[in-house]
Amino acid sequence: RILVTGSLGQIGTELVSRLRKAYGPENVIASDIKKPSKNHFSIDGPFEYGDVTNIDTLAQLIVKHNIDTVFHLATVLSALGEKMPDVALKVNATGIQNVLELSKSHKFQVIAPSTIAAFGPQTPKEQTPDITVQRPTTIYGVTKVYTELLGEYYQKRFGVDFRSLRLPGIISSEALPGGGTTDYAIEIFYEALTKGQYTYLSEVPENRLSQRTYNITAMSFTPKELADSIRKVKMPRFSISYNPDFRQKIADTWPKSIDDSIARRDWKWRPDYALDEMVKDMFEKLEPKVKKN
Ligand code: VAH
Repeated sequence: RILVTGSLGQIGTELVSRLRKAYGPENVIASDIKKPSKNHFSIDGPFEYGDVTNIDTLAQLIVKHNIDTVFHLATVLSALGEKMPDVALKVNATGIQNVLELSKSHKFQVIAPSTIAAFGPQTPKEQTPDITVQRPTTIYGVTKVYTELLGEYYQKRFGVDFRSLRLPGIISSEALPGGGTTDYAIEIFYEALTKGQYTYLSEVPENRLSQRTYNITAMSFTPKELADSIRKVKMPRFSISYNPDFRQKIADTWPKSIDDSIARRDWKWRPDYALDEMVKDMFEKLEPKVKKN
């Protein structure tokens, strides 16, 4: 049985449907602090209130549903975190702390995403390796370094099966963006339409993991390159204007390219999408939705 915290977010919305397809809808418990809408998951299944800052409600969910894997996705992202650092600190740091503490006694696997925001201005910018300088300057980044290190500590010290991927910006056609720096890369498709693979890291046998936190990367683009691809794939006349805000300064502190060779070697990570395929897929999924609304 799997518990997904923060299941109504950008990753959760798609991951829950994928997990339900793979393991059976009744075996995947989605949780969040908000109510789901009918568009959230493409496959119905159990949903529970779950506040990751409250260890007792979390413990109840784990015991009630006999959980053996937790995908801990509840988090406050980078841009929103800078607007309310106190809330980000509480949700992100207390959340992982509670999950790991419970995994010690209740024995379950913990998958918690990390991010390229766990790097900082002193990190090498090109082909950033897994092990490198990590001195982030956002509260989100600080709490994600904490997540990585605390997870690795619980793994070594208590044998908790903790695994983490450093994700770059996520682009999803299922959920609206939620307070990160790369929200624009999703918003651009809605604008274009209205105006003009999950890798199961959780299933890799433990003896193939040479480490617990892995860099991964698929594609890297600038807003201009994204607009060029929209023109090429779908809308030759699409126009774009640039109005960078405080999120650009945050993104400037992160690497430009990521070395994910260890993930490729250890558990055969390969991205399925490059820029044009992603753009094509986003239009295919979003066009019917936008037309319906
Ligand atoms: C954020 N999209 O900005 C995320 C991410 C690109 C880094 O973790 O919060």
